[in-house]
Parts: sequence; C-alpha cells; structure tokens
Amino acid sequence: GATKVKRALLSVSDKTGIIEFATSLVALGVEIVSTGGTRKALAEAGLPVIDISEVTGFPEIMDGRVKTLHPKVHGGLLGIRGNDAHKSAMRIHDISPIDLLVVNLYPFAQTVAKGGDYDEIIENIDIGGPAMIRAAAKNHGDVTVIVDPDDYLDVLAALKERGEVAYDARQKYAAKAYARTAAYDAGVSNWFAKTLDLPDLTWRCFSGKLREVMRYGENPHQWAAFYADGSNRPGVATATQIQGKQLSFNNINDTDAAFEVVAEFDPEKAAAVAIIKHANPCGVGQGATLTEAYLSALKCDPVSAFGGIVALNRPLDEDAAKEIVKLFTEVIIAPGASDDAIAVIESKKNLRLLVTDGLPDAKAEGLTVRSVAGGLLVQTRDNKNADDCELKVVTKRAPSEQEMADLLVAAKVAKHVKSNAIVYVKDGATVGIGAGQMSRVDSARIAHKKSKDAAKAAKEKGALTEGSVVASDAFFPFADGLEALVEAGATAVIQPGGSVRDEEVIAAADKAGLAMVFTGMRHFRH
Ligand code: 93A
Repeated sequence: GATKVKRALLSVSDKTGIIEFATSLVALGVEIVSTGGTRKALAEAGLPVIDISEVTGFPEIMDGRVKTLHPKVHGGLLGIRGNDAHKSAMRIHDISPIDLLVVNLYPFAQTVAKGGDYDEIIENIDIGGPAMIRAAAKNHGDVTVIVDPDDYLDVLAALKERGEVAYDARQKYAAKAYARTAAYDAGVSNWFAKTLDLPDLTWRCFSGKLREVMRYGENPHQWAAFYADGSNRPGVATATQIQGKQLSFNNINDTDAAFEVVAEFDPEKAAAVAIIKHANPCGVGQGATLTEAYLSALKCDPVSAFGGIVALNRPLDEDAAKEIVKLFTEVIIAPGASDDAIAVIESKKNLRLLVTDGLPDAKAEGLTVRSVAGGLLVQTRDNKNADDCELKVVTKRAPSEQEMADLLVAAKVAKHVKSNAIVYVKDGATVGIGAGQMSRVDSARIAHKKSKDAAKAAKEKGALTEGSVVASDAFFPFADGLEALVEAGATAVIQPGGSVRDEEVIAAADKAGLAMVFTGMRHFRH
C-alpha cells in the first residue's frame, strides 16, 4: 500500500533499544537514515546507515544546531503521497519520502536537573527534533512518528504482520508526539520563568506525567487521574506503595495533607505523627518515639481517627506499626519503614503503606493550582510557618517557655487546618481542633466540645483544652472569639493580628490573664 515503510529516519538522544529496533527494521528491508551520533552507534553495530548529510547534500553545521532542518528532510516528512502536486514537487526536487520517523529529543530536563550551566542548558534545547516530530505527526496520513522507545516493539509487530502501521495507530502516535513536544516546550518555558524569576505566572506551563488513572474521582460518577509533576520531590506523588489496594482520589488528597503536616516538624528534634480525616488533621502529636507521638495524636479525637490516614516524620518502626494497626486506618505514609514494621502491616491486608525517600520539603517553592469555572487559580506554595515570623507579645503577660513551644506547634498545625482554623495544643500535641467553619467562634467552640468528648474517652475530667495554648489561622475580628478560647481553658494564644479591633481583643486577653503573640502571617486554607 501507499503507507508501506520503505525509509526510516532515526535521530535519538536516548539510544535505549535503538540498535535492536534498527536491526529489525533492516531485516524487514527498511532503509535507515540517521544523524551523527545515532548513525555512529548504528554503524558500529554493523548496520547499513545513510548519513543525513548524504540526504540533504549539506553537512551538519554549527555544532549540530542545523542538521535535519532542510527541505529534503521536511519535504520527505510532509509530502502527501497521494497528492499529484506534492508528488511532482518531490520528483523535481529529488526528495525521497520518509515513512517512519523515530526521534527523541535533547535531554533538556535532565541537563537542568543535573545542574548544567546556562550555556549547556540552552544548547540542550532541541530545535530540529521537535520540527521533525511535528511535521511527521501532521502528515500521519502517510507517516508514522515514534517518540517513545516503549513503542518500538508494537511498530515492529505491525510491520512484520502487514508491512505498515495501521492508520488508527498512526493517529495515536501523532497525538503522543504533540503531547511530547508541548511538554518539552513547557519545560523550556518553565526553566526560563524560574531562572529569570518572572512574577507573571502566565509564562509558566503545567505538564505532568500520568501515574495512574483512578477508578473514580471525589465521587463515583467522576473520572480521575493522578499525575506526577516531574519534580521528583518526596511526597505522595513519588511514594512507593508497599502493600494494599489502589489508593482512591480522596485517599491521595488526604495522604498528601497528612504528609505535609508532619513535614513541618523536624524529625531530628522529635517524632511527629499526624492523623488526617477529609484533608483536616484530627490529631497531631510529638514524642521521643513514634509510638508516643501516635498515641498523643490519637488522644485528640479518637472517634474521627477511625478510618483516617496516618503520616509520620520518621521511618515506620515495628513498635509504632503494632500500635497503629490496633485501629482501622486507611493509609500510612512515612519516609521509610523497617522490615519488622512491614511484617506487622502485612497482617492488615487492606491497610496501604506508602514509603518515600524523605519528607516533603515544607520550605520548597512551587505552585499550587485550583480550577474555577472557566479558569485556573495559581499561586505560590504557602511555604512559610511561624518559625519564619517575627513574633510580637501583645499582652501584659508573656508566654512561658513551655507555652511558647506549644504555641509554635499550634500555629504550624493551624496552617494545615481548613479555615476557620482553631488549634489547641498541650505538651506538643493537639488537644482540640476546630476546622472549616464559617465563624471563628464556632471553630473555637467545636474544638472545645470535641476535647470534652476526647477527655471522656481518655477517662479524664473536663476538657483536654484546659491549660492548653491555642492558634488561630487568621485574626479575631471581635473579642467573642477570644472569649471562647478562655472558656475552653486556654492560657496563651498565637494569631496573626491585624484586625481593626485588635485593641479589644488584646484587652479581653489581658482581662483573662492570657498571654498573646502576634505572628503577622495569616494562613488561610480554603
Ligand atoms: O540541534 S538541533 O536542534 N538541530 C537539528 O537540526 C536536529 N536534528 C535532530 N537538534 C537536532 N536533532 C536532535 O539530535 C534529535 O532530536 C536527537 O535528539 C538528536 C540526535 O542527534 P545524534 O544522532 O547526533 O545523537
């Protein structure tokens, strides 16, 4: 037929599988044309190869910047075989058709990743490769374009069977080809934006690598998929699943939230554990061991912790694993796990265990994205916490050392609680969390009420919040919020400050003998 593959152009930076592929093409009677490095590799393997400069009648010039950018190449890729005018142009100008194009591009992203200098990175922007890929993909009616070594075997199978690649396969390869060149240019653009520190985010493009298509999205009638952003940062997108069934959309979202919370806590200083439900922490604890940290996190709200997600800031050990499996838990994520711990988890077949190479970097720069009707909302990550703030004591009483330590813990947790967030902390662990309310007073009261239930469950009197300290994600607009904290038994408060009624709020704190600290930094999470 018209689409029989007679001549192939191979030009690859990643030479994985190329010799085997070319060997089979030659065995099928396909003529091979190739660029410098690829030609050399094939010739060394004893394969007959036509050098690209024989086709163009032009040497590769400017250190290879111009090697395939020539009408003999692009005419061979773009000429429509069944079009008389195209055919006569090819005849007049002595252009041979290229039926199969195999290209993968200069390793731009890899050069950036390995810390290449500016000139080296620029030199690794491929121009001729994308031009050929786009040309061949446009002409998929006659040409097969392959950009991924994973597709070599399928192409060979088709050629062996029929001597040609089927039209619908050529269409799919074209779609893949344009995805590849689009992602490639997005990578180049992002690098420029980052290097030049361009504030206008329209310069940045988003691209991702599909990790998996999920069974469904937030709800069963929604389609969903999970993409890695290519940064290779430790986190849920790069985690290895040791056991358990596939994670759902909500699991991934919650697991991410959990891991981001514990990433605020330095594993060198203390073990930290967060238990998450519906993307909100229902307990965060610290201790000398993970077990201690887990038990203090669990105490905060043992009812909500059922079916929750547990994140650790240290590798899972056997002791902590034994404690965690006592309660029904959906997912554990940790920066590693001991063999003994894994053996314990194996007793719970449905419990998913994810391990990573490290904690997410709480200070990492980057962008977060959310969709709105007809648009995208993009912002830089909230990569700061109370440690980065200049703290100001605004009350007559200053917090004690212990109160201050707990205030910082409360503020770090509050950053990860949906607004309005109120977080009570005692001895390094949360003892009451109020999340996602339209009124800050309600958040304060809900946390207090829950802490009474938790006290009952722990067979203690009153509420866990008695004698605690508390953080608010944003300022108190009125004194009533502050009064709710006093009712709950809090002794110290950390909040951004900045309300027009700050004076009233400070007066209410002084009246109750509370110590209050302003951070100057708000942490809404809507
Ligand atoms: O420098 S280029 O942008 N100019 C070109 O004309 C050109 N043609 C192919 N880069 C070009 N290529 C790229 O060279 C291909 O995309 C491939 O990645 C690489 C293969 O070069 P070699 O065969 O010399 O190793």
